[in-house]
Amino acid sequence: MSRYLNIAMGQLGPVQRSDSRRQVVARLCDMMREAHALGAQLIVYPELALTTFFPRWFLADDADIDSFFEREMPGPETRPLFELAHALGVGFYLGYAELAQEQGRWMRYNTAILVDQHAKIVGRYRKVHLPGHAEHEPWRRFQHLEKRYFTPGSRFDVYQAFGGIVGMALCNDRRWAETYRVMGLQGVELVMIGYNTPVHNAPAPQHDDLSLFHNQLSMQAGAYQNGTWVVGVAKAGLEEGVDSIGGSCIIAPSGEVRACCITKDDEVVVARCDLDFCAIYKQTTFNFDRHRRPEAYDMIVRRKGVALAADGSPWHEPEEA
Ligand code: CDT
Repeated sequence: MSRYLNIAMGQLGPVQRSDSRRQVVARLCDMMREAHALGAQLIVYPELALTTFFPRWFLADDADIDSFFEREMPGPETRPLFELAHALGVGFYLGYAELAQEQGRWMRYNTAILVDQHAKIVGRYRKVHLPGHAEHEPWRRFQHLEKRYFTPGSRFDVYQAFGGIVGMALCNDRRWAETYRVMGLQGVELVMIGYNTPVHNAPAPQHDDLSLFHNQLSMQAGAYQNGTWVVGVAKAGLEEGVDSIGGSCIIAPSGEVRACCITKDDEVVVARCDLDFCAIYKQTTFNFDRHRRPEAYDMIVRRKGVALAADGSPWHEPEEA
């Protein structure tokens, strides 16, 4: 049996601070039209797709910060994307900065939504792993202040949509095995991930040459170890003087690269993905019910970081007397 889904990557080139929402949405619409012409039923856009990647700046003024956030979705500037999705019957994943009112307080999240072929929002994900720092660190060439501007999310939900079981993550989440496994345990068949990854990583510049390799490595491992399709889509190129990787790709449940973008600009690439291709991995090597040993994994949820004894040796639970 086959359950084919034609998935488009809608990779974005740079978005500068002076670019308006209307201009960016027009670019997203152009890519959706191209994806539709190529037979796509779903298009995946990047993280924080509507604006420049503002966490690279220390902003002290709340009004400045809020200017990068959406108070409603769709709002007046994003509605054309929803209208086009409805007209073409193309669903989409979109990353954006969300201002949400909760119990009388405004909260800021790094969010992705899943919109179905009827332009209805069917899923919402708030980024769990927020990288970077919370205070201004002037020694860096540029800041990465996600821990300052966003509240972390707390769930990796999956949704019945597009003929399968689908889930979402955002950028740094893709580096963590837990992201995929929590969704894998819910039977996920497609994980969509938008990202903004500067080539330069200030705390570990020796990894700069490996940034594309680590990007693909993480998504290939997550796909294979959970028998799922993974679609990772970049906002790429030179944005406000900061170079970010491209390398958007669609990974099959085998861990093989099914398709990838080759520019650092707006680029649409479509691949025909059989969601039934997940089953062979889920039923054999990664038949969780049969082979997993959760009783040996309790440390994963009990412990946050590495625990070492005072002399630097590994720390062991005291033996029961
Ligand atoms: N947006 C985001 O999460 N970016 C981080 C940058 C890490 S520093 C290179 C990422 O993990 O890609």
